[in-house]
Amino acid sequence: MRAVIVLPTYNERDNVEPFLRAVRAVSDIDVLVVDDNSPDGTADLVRELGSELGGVEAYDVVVSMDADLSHDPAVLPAMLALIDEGADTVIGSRYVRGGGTTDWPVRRQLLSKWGNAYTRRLLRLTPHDCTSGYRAYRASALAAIDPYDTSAEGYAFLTELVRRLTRHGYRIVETPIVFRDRTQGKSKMSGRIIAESMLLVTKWGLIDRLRPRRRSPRV
Ligand SMILES: Nc1nc2c(ncn2[C@@H]2O[C@H](COP(=O)(O)OP(=O)(O)OP(=O)(O)O)[C@@H](O)[C@H]2O)c(=O)[nH]1
Ligand SMILES: [Mg+2]
Repeated sequence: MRAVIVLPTYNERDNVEPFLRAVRAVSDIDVLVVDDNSPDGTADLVRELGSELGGVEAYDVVVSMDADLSHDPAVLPAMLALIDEGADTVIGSRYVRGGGTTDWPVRRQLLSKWGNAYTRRLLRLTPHDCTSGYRAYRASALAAIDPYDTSAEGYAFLTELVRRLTRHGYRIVETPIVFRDRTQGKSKMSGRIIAESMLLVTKWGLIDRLRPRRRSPRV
């Protein structure tokens, strides 16, 4: 089973080296860094550490993680094992037994918890954490759900992917993670992203209720 971590980075110079070393300490998984021309030189540093990055060919599993050390690489082997046992997607979940967040201000905790409860109920999804970005996908499942056709611009795409995977009948399981707040670098979370998420989830919930399902739904 060949697996790749897709790691988006924007100004993660202080995080990316400890991140890559922590990954290598637990797994020989490849890492594909998708840097957005970070002005702080993240890409140059990654190139220096480049001998640790593999080429991109036919992977069976795609893992997404944040570079800011919020997602503990130590959980990787458990996530890959669940895929191996038949899951199509594994979500590193803060809202199952054993999961949680540390260091978050109460406001952020409530927003995330409330947002997830709202999303889960309105869209009738089974995962307790639909907004976690720490995930492993079976590559075939990801390819089948038309991932390029997402309507969300912000983090709502995470919920959108769960919704599509669910509709296609893919098996999504959760494994607990303890999310640590970043200690280096700046958060890119914004009011706009939060507003977009709430609007889109509400829109999808209404569509599901008002529009009769076609026999073979295009989702
Ligand atoms: N390539 C790319 N990566 C980005 C961009 N914005 C954020 N990232 C990266 O995406 C990952 C997740 O985004 P974060 O910025 O960590 O989310 P956050 O703003 O830290 O929010 P919290 O950590 O939840 O406070 C991190 O690894 C970021 O470096 C972007 O515009 N382009
Ligand atoms: Mg983050």
